Amino acid sequence: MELNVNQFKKDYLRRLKAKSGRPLEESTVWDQYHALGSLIKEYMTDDWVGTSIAYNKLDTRQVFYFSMEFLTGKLLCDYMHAMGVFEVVEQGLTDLGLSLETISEAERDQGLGNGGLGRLAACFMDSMASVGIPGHGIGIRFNFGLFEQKIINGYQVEFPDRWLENRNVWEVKMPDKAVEVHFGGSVRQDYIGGRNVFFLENTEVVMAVPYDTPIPGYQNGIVNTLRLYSAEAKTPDFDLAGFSRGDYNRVFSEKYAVEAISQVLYPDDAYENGRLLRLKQEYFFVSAGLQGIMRSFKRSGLPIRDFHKYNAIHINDTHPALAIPELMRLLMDIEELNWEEAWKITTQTISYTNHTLLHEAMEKWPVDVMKSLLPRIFMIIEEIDRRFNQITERLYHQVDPRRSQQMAIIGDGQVRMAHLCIVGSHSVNGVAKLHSELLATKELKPFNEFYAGKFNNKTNGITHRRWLLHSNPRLSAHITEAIGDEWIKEPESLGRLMKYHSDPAYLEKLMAIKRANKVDFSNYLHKTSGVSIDPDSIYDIQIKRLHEYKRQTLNILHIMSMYLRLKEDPDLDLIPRTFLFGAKAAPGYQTAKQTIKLINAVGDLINADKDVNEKLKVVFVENYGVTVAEHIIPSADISEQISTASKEASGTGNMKLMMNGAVTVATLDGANIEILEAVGKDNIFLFGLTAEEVYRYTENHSYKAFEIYQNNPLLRRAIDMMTDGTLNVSPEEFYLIRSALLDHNDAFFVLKDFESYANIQKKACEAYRDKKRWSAMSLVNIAKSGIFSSDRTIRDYNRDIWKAPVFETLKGSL
Ligand code: 26W
Repeated sequence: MELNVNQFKKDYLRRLKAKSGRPLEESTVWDQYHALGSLIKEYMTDDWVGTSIAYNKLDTRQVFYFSMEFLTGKLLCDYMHAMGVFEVVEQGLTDLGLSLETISEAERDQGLGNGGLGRLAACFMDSMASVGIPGHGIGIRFNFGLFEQKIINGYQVEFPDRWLENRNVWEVKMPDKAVEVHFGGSVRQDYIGGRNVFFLENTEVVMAVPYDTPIPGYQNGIVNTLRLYSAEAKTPDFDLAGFSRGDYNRVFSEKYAVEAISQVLYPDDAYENGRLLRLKQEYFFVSAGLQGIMRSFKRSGLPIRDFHKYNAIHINDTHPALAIPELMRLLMDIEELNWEEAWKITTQTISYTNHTLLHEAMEKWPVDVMKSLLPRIFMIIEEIDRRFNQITERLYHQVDPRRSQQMAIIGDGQVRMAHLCIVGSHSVNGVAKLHSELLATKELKPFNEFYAGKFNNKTNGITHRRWLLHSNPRLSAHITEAIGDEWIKEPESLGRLMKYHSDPAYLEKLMAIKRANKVDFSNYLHKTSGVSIDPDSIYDIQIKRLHEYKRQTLNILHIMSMYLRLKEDPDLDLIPRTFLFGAKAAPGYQTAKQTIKLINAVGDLINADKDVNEKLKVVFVENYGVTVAEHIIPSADISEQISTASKEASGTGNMKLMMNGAVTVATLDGANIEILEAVGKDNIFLFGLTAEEVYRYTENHSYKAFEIYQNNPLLRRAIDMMTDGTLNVSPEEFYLIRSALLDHNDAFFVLKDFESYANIQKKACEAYRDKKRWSAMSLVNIAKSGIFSSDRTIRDYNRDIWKAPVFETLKGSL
C-alpha cells in the first residue's frame, strides 16, 4: 500500500491517543504496540473485505485448511513486510523517538501449536495468501497455548500461557457467524417421504463463535482469513431461573464445562492420550467450520451437488478426521442427499496429510466413547466401515482373510482415525519423499495397493518471508544486493547466489554477517537469561520438541564424551564450541523430562569447569518457541538433525537452519534426504543407519545395544557418568534414560549410531577450521534452500490436490 512517513506519524499518534487515552509521552510499550497493531490491521481492512467479496463474486473454488494447531508466533512485523510498509513505519517510529524492535517485542506469541505440524499450518497460511490461492485456515481459539516452560534447578516446570490476557489486536469476533455444535443425546430414526430420516435429540449444545484473523499475502493485495472458533455457553444467562434461585455454582459450573472445550491445547505431540475433551475439541471445530462453509455456500445459490467443485477441504493429520462423517451428516440429514451422492461429494472434497509414522501417535478412539459423545457421527462411521469392509472382504477373503480386518476403520473396539481419513478422502500425502514412500510401501501398504494413485508426496516447506526476510535482515540485504529482490516472490531464484560460490569478498561478508548474528544472539541470550556465550565459538544447535526419536540423548552423550576426552587431555586441539538446545517436553513424558535435566546437569558441570570451559559450553535455552527460534536460527553454524532414520516424517527446522546458512549434521531421515539432494554430499555431514537398516534391525531383533556399551569404552564412560556421581545428582536421576538404552535395547539406536556421529562431528569441526571451505558450504546451503519454501509446497498441493485458481492479485477484480 501507499504510505508516507508523515501520514503514518499522524495516523499513529491519533490512534495511540484514542486507544490508550494518553499522549505519547505517557504511553506504555504495550499501548504503543496495541495502537500500532490496530492501525496496521486497519490499513489491511479494505483488502481484507475486498478479497472476500472478490472470492464470492468470482465463484472461485476455495481451500479450507482444517488444523487443530496454528503456531503463528508474532504477526506485526510479518504483516508490515507483507503490506510493504515496514521501512516507512520503522522510520516514522524512530522520528517519534520510539523503537520498532521494542514495540514488536511487546506482542505475545500466538502459540497455538505443539511443534512441526502447527508451525507448518502457519507457514501454509502465509504461502497461500502470498501465492494467491483462496485458502483459509479453520481451527480452535485456545485460551491457553502451549505451556510456558521455565527451567528451575535444571528441571522443566510448566506454566500456563496466558497469551490473551491483554487482548489480541489481530482478531475480529464474528458473533453473527456463530453456529451450534451438538454433543451426546440420542438419534431418533424415522421413515418419511420414502427415505430414512435421523433426528438428534436431547443434546448438549455449545456455541462455536468464530474469531477471524487477516492473513495478508506478500504485496499482492490479497488478504485471506484464519478463522478460530471459541466455545461459549448458548446464552450467558442460559439458566436465569437457576441463577435467580441463587444456584450460582451449578449455573457457572455448566458454563465452565462448556467453555472448557476451547480452553487449552493438549501439550502432547506424537502421543495420543485418548482424553474425552480432546475428542470434543476435534468435533467442535470441525462441525463449526463445516457449518460455516455450508452456510456461505448455500448463500451463493449454487447447487449442493456441486459442493466439491467449489470447496476443497484439507485435514492436517487425523485430528480433524471427523470432517468426513460430519460432512456426510450435513449432506444427508440437512441437505437430504442420499448416501451415494453424499459420499461422492465428501470424498471429492476432502484430502488428508499424514505427519507421523510413530505408532503411539496414531489416533484411535474407543467405540463406546465415540458412540455416546457423537451418536449420529458414530452411526455414519459404522456405515462407512460396513461398506468398505464389504468391498475388501470380497477382494481379499481368499488371498488373505485377515487383510480386510487389518484395513477396517473399526477394529478391536476402536475407531482408527487414519483409516477413516484414507477411505474418506481423495488424496493422502506424506510430508517428505522418504516418509511418503514408507507410508505407501510399509505402514499403509494395503491401502496403497487398494487405492492406486491416491497416495502422493508433498515435501514440507517453510515461509522464507518469516524465516529469512524478516528474521535475518542482514543476510536478506546481502542476498538482495547480489541478485536483486526477486527471491522474495520466487524463492528458487536464490539459486543465483551460486555464482558467488568462489567469490572471496562475497563469502567473507557472508561470514561477517554470521558473526554479527552470533553477537546479536549472545546479547539476546544474556538479556533474557543472564548466560554469556562466545560469538567466536561454533554455535551448534538442536532446537525441536524433546523426543527419544529425535535423539537429544545422542547429542548430549557425545558432548559428555568430548568432556571426558578433554579432561584427559586438556591440550586437545578443539575449536571452542557452544552447544545450544531448545526443547519442550510433553508434561507427561518422563524420559523426555529427564533428558532436559541431563542436558542442564551436564551444562552445569562443563560450564563451571575451568579445564574445559574455554572449549565447551552447553546451554539450554528456556521456553523454545517461534520467537526464540527467530533469534537463534540466523546465528547457527551447525544444525543438528539426528533423528533415528525413518522416524522423523520430514522436519522443518532443518530447512529454516539451512536457509540461514547453517550446515547440517544429519541422518538420512525425512527431508534431510532432500537437503542432501539439493546441496550435494560435500555440503552436509551425514552419518548413521539408514531407514532400511533400522527396519531390518527392528524386524530381525539382531541389534544388541548392551554389546556396544561393553565394547566402546568412551561411550560406556559417558553413559556411566549419568550414575557415577560426576554429575551433581542422585544415581537414580536418569534412571529412565539409562534403562531405555541398556535394559530395553535402545529402541532408537543411539548407541549404534554413536561412533559414526562422533566421527562426523570431527569432520564438521575440521571443515569449520577452513574458513573458505566453510563459507562456501554455507553459501550453497542458502542458495539451494529455495525449494524448501512453503510457496513451492503450496503450489504442489494446489496443482495436484486442491486445484483452486491462483490469483496474481485481486486488484481490479472487484
Ligand atoms: C494426538 C497427539 C498428536 C499430536 C500431534 C499426535 C501427532 C501430532 C503431530 C502429527 C506431530 C507432529 O507435529 N509431526 C511433525 O509434523 C511436521 C510437519 O509435517 C514434520 O516436519 C515432523 O517431522 C513431524 O514430526
